[in-house]
Amino acid sequence: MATYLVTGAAGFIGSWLTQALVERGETVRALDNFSTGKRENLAPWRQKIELLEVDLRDANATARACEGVEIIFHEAALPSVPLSVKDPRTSHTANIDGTFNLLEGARHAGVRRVVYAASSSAYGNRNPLPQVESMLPGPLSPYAVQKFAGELYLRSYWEVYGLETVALRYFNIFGPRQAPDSPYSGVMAKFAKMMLAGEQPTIHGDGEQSRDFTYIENVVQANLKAAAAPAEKVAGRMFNCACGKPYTLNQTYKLMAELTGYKNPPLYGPSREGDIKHSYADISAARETLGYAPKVDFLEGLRRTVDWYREQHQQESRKPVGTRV
Ligand code: UD2
Repeated sequence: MATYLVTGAAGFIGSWLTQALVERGETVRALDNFSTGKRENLAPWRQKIELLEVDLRDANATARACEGVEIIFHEAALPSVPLSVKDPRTSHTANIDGTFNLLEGARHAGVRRVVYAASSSAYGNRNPLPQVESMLPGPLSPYAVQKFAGELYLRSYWEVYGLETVALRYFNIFGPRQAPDSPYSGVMAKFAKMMLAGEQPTIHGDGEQSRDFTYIENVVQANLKAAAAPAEKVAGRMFNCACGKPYTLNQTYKLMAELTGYKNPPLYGPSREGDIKHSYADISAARETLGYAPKVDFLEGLRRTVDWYREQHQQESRKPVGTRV
């Protein structure tokens, strides 16, 4: 049986991938440094996985974590455009050094394939829309540069060392388990939690920026397909991973307010530095080459997401005052 290594396994996307692999009966090594990942995200599968507390900035520990592994899903990263604008060095070391150490570890351990969480931010404000893989990249923020650098490194490791690599450019992934609590949280998690708590969210800019928000289950599917696809079709390549339909933030806000029962309009604040105006993917390459087909559309994903945060909110409200987070 293949041995999979999932980096960032206690995070949002990593924990979903770990779950999917465990449910398929695969042997999984889960790695996280728990800087943003949460042990509770892995709790239901804890007895079925090997869990390593490793920081990818530690090259030796990372190399050891790669031993005996056939396929790696590399989800570990410090995400967030604004975090990278505020503190580029920390996100640089986590995202670039971490990815480099992992590739080195993978190469020396004879890992067959690395599937990498790339980011739609690599396109920047490139037009025309939808954004297609053949477009010139135009990363704006340090985070976008870091994620794009990872893609280049992957491609080089395929070309030079024959390590099979596949990069999936994620377009604003959302769903249950996405952390809502930090100032750097993704907008969907943040807004869902705030609206359910009766707090007024802020939209940065005029709210007419758009995103190709993609529900997590589609991302899991894309990863499993990227891991299984024949090397001659996918190695060294990058694919958009999205739903293929953009929504503005104003539209998203309205839909989420309806689902949560939140009545107030948003506050509008200044635009964020490094923010992209429109992000919208052409997903035909993933469809044709990987056989990827998004199964959960935006609206269904939004419903499932709000249901999950509502459940979390209710559980939290039932806790005695003083023990709530
Ligand atoms: C980028 C990438 C995404 C992923 C992510 C990781 C793009 C288009 N997308 O997401 O694929 O790599 O980084 O972090 O680059 N916003 C508000 N109010 C808030 C929070 C956010 O208005 O309280 C806005 C924000 O200004 C942006 C949109 O919501 O226009 C989405 O923000 P986000 O932080 O959820 O994700 P984004 O687009 O930076």
